Amino acid sequence: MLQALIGLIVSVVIAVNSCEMPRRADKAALWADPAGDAAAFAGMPERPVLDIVGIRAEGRDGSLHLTTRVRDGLEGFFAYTDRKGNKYGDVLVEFFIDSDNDPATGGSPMWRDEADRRLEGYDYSAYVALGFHYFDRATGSGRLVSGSEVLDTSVADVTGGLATFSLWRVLGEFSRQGVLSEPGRMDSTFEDFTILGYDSVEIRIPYPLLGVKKGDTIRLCYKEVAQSSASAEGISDDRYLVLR
Ligand SMILES: [Ca+2]
Ligand SMILES: [Ca+2]
Repeated sequence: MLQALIGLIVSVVIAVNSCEMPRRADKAALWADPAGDAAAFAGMPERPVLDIVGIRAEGRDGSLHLTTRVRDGLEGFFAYTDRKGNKYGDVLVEFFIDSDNDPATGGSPMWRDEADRRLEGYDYSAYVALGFHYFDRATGSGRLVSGSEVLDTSVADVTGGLATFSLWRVLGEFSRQGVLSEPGRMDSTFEDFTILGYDSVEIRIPYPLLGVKKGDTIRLCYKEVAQSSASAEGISDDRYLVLR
């Protein structure tokens, strides 16, 4: 009887939670992403895919913190080398940020379905990418690659995995401007803004780069890139976040 009562109470709590107003702004935004929805690479069924299972967004201490968690950890991704000796970087996730919470400013993702007017008004997008530190034998120098790049291990010695991100200002449909473009190519300072965990990547975007401040409300969504890079597949629902 007691167990049945507890079960009933749990059911009621779950029901109440699932009825939350979707437009409510929270201090932290959480998305549970389905496992198993990331597509294998064409012709490379053994190559690990980056299957997102959770996203957390929080504005605190002067920065927007975006944490992406993947299924099965990142170890297999970084360890994978194909038969030709190539290693592969990849884009993990793209975030869309409506920094002024105004659908009339900014733009939309390029692959927006004409029928989906929801994807309007984003002012920034941020790509989170994974790659490698390596030692280039030809030049005798340390370098790094990230994103959709191939590293030939016959000419380079991999020294570690890394995460980077780039930030873009959305000016309108098909138009954008780099705010922090390709940080992986510049120097190692991006590492102050990324935390690479066992199964997660956290990036930190300082408020001034987004033109926001403490107390502002922003709107966010993300795209799980492993689903498809050229369509609206994998784009999440919107959440509203109060910056602290
Ligand atoms: Ca997923
Ligand atoms: Ca906007």
